[in-house]
Amino acid sequence: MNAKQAAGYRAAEWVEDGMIVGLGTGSTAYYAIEKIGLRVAEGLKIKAIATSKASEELAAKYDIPLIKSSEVKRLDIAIDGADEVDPDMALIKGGGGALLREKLVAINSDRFIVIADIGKMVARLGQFKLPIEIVPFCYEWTLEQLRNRYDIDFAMRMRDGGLYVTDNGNYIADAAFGSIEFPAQLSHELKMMTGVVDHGLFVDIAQTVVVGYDDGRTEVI
Ligand code: ABF
Repeated sequence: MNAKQAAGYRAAEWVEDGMIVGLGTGSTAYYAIEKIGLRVAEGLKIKAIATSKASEELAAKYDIPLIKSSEVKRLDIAIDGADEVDPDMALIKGGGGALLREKLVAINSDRFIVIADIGKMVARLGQFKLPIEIVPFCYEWTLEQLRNRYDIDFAMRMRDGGLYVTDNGNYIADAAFGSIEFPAQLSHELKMMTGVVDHGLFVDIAQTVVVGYDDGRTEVI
């Protein structure tokens, strides 16, 4: 069992009969969905909301019943990966392009569990470029706002050269801020910028982190 599978399978154990479950996106979340699917096949009764079209397809493959947000007010638990996790459980997410749906699911869950291989654990966020979801309309002006505000001219790129479109029809700019000393402050500032839909900083959202190791061990933080 590899580190991602170990973390995903461990987190899936917290899913109980009757729960409404948020299904994450990415190669680590893949294993959580797989394990949940195997448990559904053994009789686990849950309903789920997926954070991307890719995870919707994976859930359908395992016959995990999917519902719409109009059918429930909150989720009991959400399980998702991350690109970086710092000691305060602040995260960078969005490498998979699903940050907006992931954040909506995470903040509307009673328990948000992050699953990550040990390589994702960092002393401070920022080595991984921060994904920023921006609206296509006048996106060049939004990029200019960001460049002028943060002096990141040469360290910000439109994903896939501007060809990448999220499940929500928006673009993603990946910005290298370098070491992020105050994630909460940067998170707020970015959200205030017109044209920015959201970004990959998840601050004060995660309650539990399951760290997976290559020998199959897991550590719950
Ligand atoms: C997703 O999982 C994204 O937010 C994040 O980028 C990704 C982590 O990638 P992986 O689990 O494939 O390493 O939730």
